[in-house]
Amino acid sequence: MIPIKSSEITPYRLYQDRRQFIKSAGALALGAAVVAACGAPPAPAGPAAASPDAAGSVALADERADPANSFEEITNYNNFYEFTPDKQRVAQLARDFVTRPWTVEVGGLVRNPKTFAIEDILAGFDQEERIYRLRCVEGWSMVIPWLGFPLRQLLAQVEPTADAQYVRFETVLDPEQMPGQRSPVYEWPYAEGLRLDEAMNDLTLLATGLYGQTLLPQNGAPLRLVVPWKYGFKSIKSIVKIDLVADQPSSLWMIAAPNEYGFYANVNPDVPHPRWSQRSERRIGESGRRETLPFNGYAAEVAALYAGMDLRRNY
Ligand SMILES: Nc1nc2c(c(=O)[nH]1)N[C@H]1C(S)=C(S)[C@@H](COP(=O)(O)O)O[C@H]1N2
Ligand SMILES: [Mo]
Repeated sequence: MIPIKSSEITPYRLYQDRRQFIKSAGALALGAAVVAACGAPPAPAGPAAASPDAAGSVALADERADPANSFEEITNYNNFYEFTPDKQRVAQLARDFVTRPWTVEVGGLVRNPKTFAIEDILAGFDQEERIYRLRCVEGWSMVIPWLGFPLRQLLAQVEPTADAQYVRFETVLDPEQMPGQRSPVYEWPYAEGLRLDEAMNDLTLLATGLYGQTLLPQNGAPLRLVVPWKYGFKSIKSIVKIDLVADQPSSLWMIAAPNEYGFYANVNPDVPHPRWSQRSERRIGESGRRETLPFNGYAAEVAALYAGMDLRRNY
């Protein structure tokens, strides 16, 4: 674990300047040294070296010109119920979470089931930077520069069969390391699901890092899903199992409170949570509130997935 002093936070602009410098210097090793000098861990050679240009290109289509949250904000205000429901204590409780060895078993309705060691995932898929907004169903949001690769690249390797309609994800079950999993309140392990076409959308990412560095435990190390047009709870952390299935899977939150959390969970300002409005959100680090956008601002990319569907019923 790397203690980050508040004097050492990385605003996104500084990070960007640094990336620019790294690019022009043409030396990733030097880049890692520069990052390390700022109090953050050096990026591992694997993912960073895989795709230096992608890491430097910040003008991505999904960046809506909002500045990114700082590294400190993103790594100290987390939802990860396996550790604690207290967002400001997750980082500390997850500090020593061991993520090696780690495997991800991908199977179900596929022609080519495969168990990936995390090292193979890091080396086998080009890691690119994606700056996405994350909107929690609780009404707060952040902008996060993820490092990762589209889920569809991994799914292509296992070759889903024609019967596969949905993808089910599972977090590691490890109550020894995750004190929250000793609580009987929720049905562990955490599970989530996507429709296959949602999973295949280019925006749907498997993240291995953020701010150019390997993911810290609190953000879902070593591998987590990021689905930017859905409420944050769909973006399941610390994945060990991915199954292609025929029927719509259930999720931890659907089981815990079916009247509050549905399968789709698309960000939708028109559909209030039973206990609060979803019209606006508080961006972490800001004092006022921002308007919440349909599909979290990604409607152009994903609205067609839901053509003809009643999004009030399919919440
Ligand atoms: N396994 C697991 N994944 C999870 C959660 C969780 O409690 N356990 N919380 C979700 C919620 S509610 C949100 S808002 C995001 C938060 O991601 P972050 O802490 O990296 O910002 O993770 C999601 N993924
Ligand atoms: Mo959330």
